[in-house]
Order: sequence, then C-alpha cells, then structure tokens
Amino acid sequence: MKFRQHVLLPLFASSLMLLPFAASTAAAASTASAQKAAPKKKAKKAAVRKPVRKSAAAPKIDYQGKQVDLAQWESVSLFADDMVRRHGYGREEIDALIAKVRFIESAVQLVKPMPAGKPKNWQVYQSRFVEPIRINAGVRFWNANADLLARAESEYGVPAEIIVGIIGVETIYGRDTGRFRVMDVLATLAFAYPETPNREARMAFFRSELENTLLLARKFNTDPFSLQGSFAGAIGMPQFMPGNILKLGVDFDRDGAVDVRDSAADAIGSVANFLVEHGWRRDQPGELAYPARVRAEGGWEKFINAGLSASNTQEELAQAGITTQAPLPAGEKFGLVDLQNGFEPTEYWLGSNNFFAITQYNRSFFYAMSVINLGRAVKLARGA
Ligand SMILES: [Ca+2]
Repeated sequence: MKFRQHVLLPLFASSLMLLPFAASTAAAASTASAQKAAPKKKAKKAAVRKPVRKSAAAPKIDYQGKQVDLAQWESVSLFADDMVRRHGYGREEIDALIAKVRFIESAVQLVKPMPAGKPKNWQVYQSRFVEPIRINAGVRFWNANADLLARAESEYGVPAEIIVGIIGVETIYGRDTGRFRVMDVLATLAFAYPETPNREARMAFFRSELENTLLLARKFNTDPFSLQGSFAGAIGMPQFMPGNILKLGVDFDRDGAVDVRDSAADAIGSVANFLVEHGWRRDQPGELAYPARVRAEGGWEKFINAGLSASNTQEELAQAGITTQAPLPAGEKFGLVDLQNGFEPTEYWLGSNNFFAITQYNRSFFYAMSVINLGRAVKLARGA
C-alpha cells in the first residue's frame, strides 16, 4: 500500500465523509471541502427580525496565532536533532526557524472531529460544489489553460475534465487556497495535536510534513515561512501536502520549480501525475461509475465500505444482488459506492478503478463523485 499523504478532513466535511478514518488526501483538508453550507432557511427567518450577522454561523479563525516557546518542548528538540542528523541542517539554523513558528489554536480546533450531527446527505454535499459559480470559474480556467490540459491529457491519460473537477472542488481554481502559514499549522499539529484516538499517528504524519516543508523550501530555495495553505498545511490550487509536492509534484511549465500555488501548469501536471501514481489507467474502458441497483432481499451489504478499490468481479457483484442497467465493460472489476441522502433513499453506483483513483485524492465517495460531476458540468457549459 502506498503511503498516503492526505490529511484528515475534519471540520464541516467530516460528517459528510464516508469513511471513518478520513486520512484524506494530497488535498487533505482543503479549504473548499471545509466550507460550510449556510443554513439558508434559518438565515432568512432571522432576517425578518433583524439584520443577519453573516459570520454568525462560521467560527472565527485566527490565522496569526501566538508566539510560544516551542524550543522548550522535548518533542521539538528531538525533531530539530533529527533534521540536523538526517538532513545536514545546522542546529542554529533549525532553532532559528523553530523560534519563528507561531502556535495556531484554530488549527487544533479545526482538526477535531465534529460531533455526530445530521445524517450524511450526498445531494446537499454535491450542491455546494456543482453550482454556477464554480462551473463558470471552471469554464474560465479551462479556456485559459486549454493547451496545458490537453498536454496533461495526452501525457498522463487523465481527461481534462477530471483535472478541472479536482482543482475546482479543492479551491475554486485557486481562489481559496488557504491563509495559514504552513510552517505554523504543521508545527502546531505535529507537536500539539488534540486528544483523539489516532493522535500519535496524526502527529507523526504532521512531523513528517513539517520535515517535508523544510526540505521543499531548501530544494527550491524559498523561505519556508512564505508557504501558505489550509489549516492542515495543504498548498495551492490542488491543495497538495508538502510531501506530495516533493514526491509527486510536476514542473509542468519547466521553469525549474514546482509551484502549485501560482503556476496553473504545475497544478495541472501535478494533479494528473498524482492520479496516475495512485492507479489511474489511461486505457480503462467505459464509464467511471455506473448507476446500480441492489436487491431488496439483501446479501450485498458486505460490499459496503469494502475499501477504496475496484476489486470485485462482475460475477461476484451480480451474485450478491448488485446489478446495472447498462452493460459493464468485459473483464473490468468494480466496487460498490453508496451515496447516502439523509432520510431519502441511498443511491448506489459501481465505481471503476479510475473512480477509486480519485478517492485517493480525498477518501470520500461524495468527493470523487462531485469531482466527476463538476468536471462534466464545466465541460458541458464550455461546449455550449
Ligand atoms: Ca514550474
């Protein structure tokens, strides 16, 4: 299994995530995914009585944080020793960097799991991403980058509409890339992660991403404190974690550096490369997913939450009572995708290998299906 660099998608999206251990994506805790749909009806009612305080529903986010003496902490000191020993930094150099880090309480709050709330609702989730503002921005992005998208499609075999779907869902094409200093949030989460059952694993992940941030800055000769991102340290248009920029980032405009924040070319190439490295197949026949029906008698439930891969044969699925109206491409395997709709009936789909490659970007069926639908909507709007 490949090491997953994705971060927990905690705040608002967590109640919508399909999988419990949402150790999400390259995209990690993307700003876009964390946006909360405003409770419209309530706001309207309130407006009748008095002017609505628009920000009332959103928590106040402190991007600046506060000065703390991290150098006092043993875990920080061990990290510094490690950077000196394994990567040849000077101890003074690391100490000077650590001294500049600010503690971001907002990041700690934002990674905490949300209390169980309303049931997951695919239609509500999707309506936040497949909507006119994002579609129009997608048309502009596609038009502005048509040659790059075509080149990525030919070099990586990933259709333009999938790349457009991902960058749109992540950040509305670079509009919401996050306003935290990556060094601050990663250090905060690496050394002061909140008490959760997976705390140790998450801290190890963020320590490794803090290390990657320093290596990234050194590699491209930039100030690590100039890097900005989400509360979980995801950077740029595609919300890549620093480790993914190092490992999977592509200098698609060939200017000598991977810059997923300011170069649409690098963002496009990096997203395509990410998908290929996570199993996307250029030659896959048929659709990414097929609407499916499950028989009333049951027998198919074992295929729910059975992992993020298309690993079931068509015979297995049919025998368990899962069928599609459209014929499936011969020999291809699939996985069952359930899209829960609150108190309405759940939608079922059979997801292909490439569908599940998208779930490696963010470990959620809702996410992958929204990417596909946004990309398709942009393509349609552009063609019209
Ligand atoms: Ca570049």
